[in-house]
Amino acid sequence: MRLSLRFIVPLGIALTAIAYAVVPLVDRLTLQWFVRDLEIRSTTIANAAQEPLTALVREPRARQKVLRYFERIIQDERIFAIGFCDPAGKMLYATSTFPESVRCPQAGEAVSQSRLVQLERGPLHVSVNPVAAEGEALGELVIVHDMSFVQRRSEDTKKYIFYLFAAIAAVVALITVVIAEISWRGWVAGIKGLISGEAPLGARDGLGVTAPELRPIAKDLQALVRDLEAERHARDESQILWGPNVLRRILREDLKGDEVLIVSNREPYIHVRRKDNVIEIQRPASGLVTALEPVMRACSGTWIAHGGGSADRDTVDQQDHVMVPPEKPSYRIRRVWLSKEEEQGYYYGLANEGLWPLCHIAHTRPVFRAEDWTHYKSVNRRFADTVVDESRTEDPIVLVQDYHFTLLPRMVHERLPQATIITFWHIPWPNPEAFGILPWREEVLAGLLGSSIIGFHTQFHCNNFFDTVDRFLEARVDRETFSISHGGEPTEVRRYPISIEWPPSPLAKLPPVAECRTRVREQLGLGAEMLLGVGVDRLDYTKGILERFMAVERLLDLEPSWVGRFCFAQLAAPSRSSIDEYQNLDARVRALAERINRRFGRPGYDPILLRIEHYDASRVYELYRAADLCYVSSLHDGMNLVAKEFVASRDDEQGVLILSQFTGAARELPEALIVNPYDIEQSAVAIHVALTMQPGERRARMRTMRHLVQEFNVYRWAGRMLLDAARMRQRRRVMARTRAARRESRAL
Ligand code: ADQ
Repeated sequence: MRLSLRFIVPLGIALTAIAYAVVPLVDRLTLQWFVRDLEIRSTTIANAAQEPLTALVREPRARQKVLRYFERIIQDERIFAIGFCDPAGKMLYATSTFPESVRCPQAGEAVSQSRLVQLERGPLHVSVNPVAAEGEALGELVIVHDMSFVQRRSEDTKKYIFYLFAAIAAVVALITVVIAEISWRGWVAGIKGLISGEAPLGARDGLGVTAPELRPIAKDLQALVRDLEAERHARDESQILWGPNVLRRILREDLKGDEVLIVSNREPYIHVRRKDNVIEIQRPASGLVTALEPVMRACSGTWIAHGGGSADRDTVDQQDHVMVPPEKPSYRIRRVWLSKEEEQGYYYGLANEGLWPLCHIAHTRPVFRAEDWTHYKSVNRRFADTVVDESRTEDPIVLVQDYHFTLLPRMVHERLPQATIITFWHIPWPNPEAFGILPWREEVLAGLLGSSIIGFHTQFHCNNFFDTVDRFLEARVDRETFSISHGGEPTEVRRYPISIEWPPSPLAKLPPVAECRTRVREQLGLGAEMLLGVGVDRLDYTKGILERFMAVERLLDLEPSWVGRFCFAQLAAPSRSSIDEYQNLDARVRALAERINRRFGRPGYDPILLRIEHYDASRVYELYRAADLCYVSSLHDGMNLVAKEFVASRDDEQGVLILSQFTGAARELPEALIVNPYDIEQSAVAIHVALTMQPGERRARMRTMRHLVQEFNVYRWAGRMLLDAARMRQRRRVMARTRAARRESRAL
């Protein structure tokens, strides 16, 4: 409306001004026309009256006859009066209506043929016409016309002109407003299209802007939009809080809703039949599951995993699918069934007795058996077939998880060459010397290089991978572009440090820290003043649980004042318990805890509280919140999510993290107390420092770590992989188009 007024008001003013100027002009013109009319009329009357008047004037007693003649003439409504003057300028005959103020022209006086006379009753037109006979001048015939009709018509003209201009104004305003409105909408739509990038690329001008008026600004606007978008993307990367919505947006906008499949050994939900025959759902204690579950919730894809739960077969449909999470199903698991022998050979054997210790270098010898390798290959083949079976498109995005599936990427690539395969390696990658003892090293490396992208937690692991490929394969390793070309197929090698969801969902159900402290101390039978350290791990020799206990023992040795005032709660989820090495570890961990407790314990006080069991996530978080310190003492760990979970759980900005320098997490969280877990003295001192650290110092360290974990959360981890996949797919499409264009031009 305001826009319309902007057009209408000046238009109205301009038209009023024109009307104001035009009315007197028109008035004058019409007056002239009327005067001319009256002159012609007067001349006509005078000419017509010439003869009769000559005759009448010459007759004796002509006066009455002339006057009657004049009276007849003035019966015409416009002729007001008529008179006859002799050549000397004397009025001889005049009608009674003849105005006194109109005189005869005097002898010798220059007379204008006609003039206007303004009387009180209105304007009169006076026309003086000579009357002559046979060359002799008889006098002048003065014809007076009433001009009041001119005034009336002038009033009418003014009125019509006003109406005319008003009508013109209305029509022009209407047309202007309609055109302005249509143009405005067109421009707005055009500019919106430019801003949103929806304006199609025009074939001719390359700008795609249909409104020609917008073309001059289109280039500038598009450049501006591009700059803003680049800035926004940079901000997305660095500042915007990554969450499920950002992931969904990437899937929708960058990947256009492409199909996503995850392949992992461990399933995110396990159905277990209890002794009382009730089916229970368990969430496994696994960093991988912790990281990928929120991603899958956001993607609604398919997760292919080994169905290892005792009630897994009873809960799937005919296609071996089950929808999860149980409380709000949003994606599906496709379960793959393995025989006992297969599981033994592929999972416990090659993966966990071979590759796991091979990559961790935690001084546990890897075991390589030929039959394990055979099972490993056939299970990889089974999972690869399942990926092909599950994919509804020819080019899905396949996220392959971990060292259980080193051969699968190539197998999938051979069957689905258009698929984008991202393999993420959750554990460390060792140096070439360490890796070189694997009897099937070339097959494993070649299998992995079937991936489009291979991801590691740290650059150090990426570099080890480059060195290993360089050493054992005929491949072109390009450390500048972080890519490897093997058999003409490129694979990018990237660093994607894994993380946890932010905010962690278990926190939503938990009370404030003070209440968690009280509750946990009650559960563990501890006094309110007892300082508490926690360790949360799968029971695995790489986690340094023995070294951790030794550090606690050394602390109590060095600072006996802590006896009775500090205890350490270790939560250890049973893991891979059919492997000898893990059974040994279980026994050694229990024995060491007992020994330390015997040494320093008293009635009602055990310095080590060992719980070898699986807790649900909210209890784990409750324990973190109740603790004064958390000690992560891994001897080697790809990342270690416990460290990040502890940080995320402490919204009170208290608690101290002691972190092994051999974890990937140590590179991201230098504000933790970083220790070498093999150095028992140093670790004991670190526990003492943590217990005596001032609240301000604790807050400063925790706050910085919390910012990092919040910003670099699991959505960002997954999002960056998906964005790289999108970039790669886009590049592939462009190259395919370029190749097609080249082929076409050659054919021409
Ligand atoms: P993991 O070796 O399993 O993961 P980690 O990263 O520490 O190790 O994750 C363990 C997960 O299990 C955590 O979420 C923790 O809360 C949970 N957990 C541990 N003990 C538990 C218990 N008793 N009860 C319940 N939950 C328990 C591998 C690599 C890591 C890498 C992850 C992710 O070894 O280096 O960080 O994958 O890539």
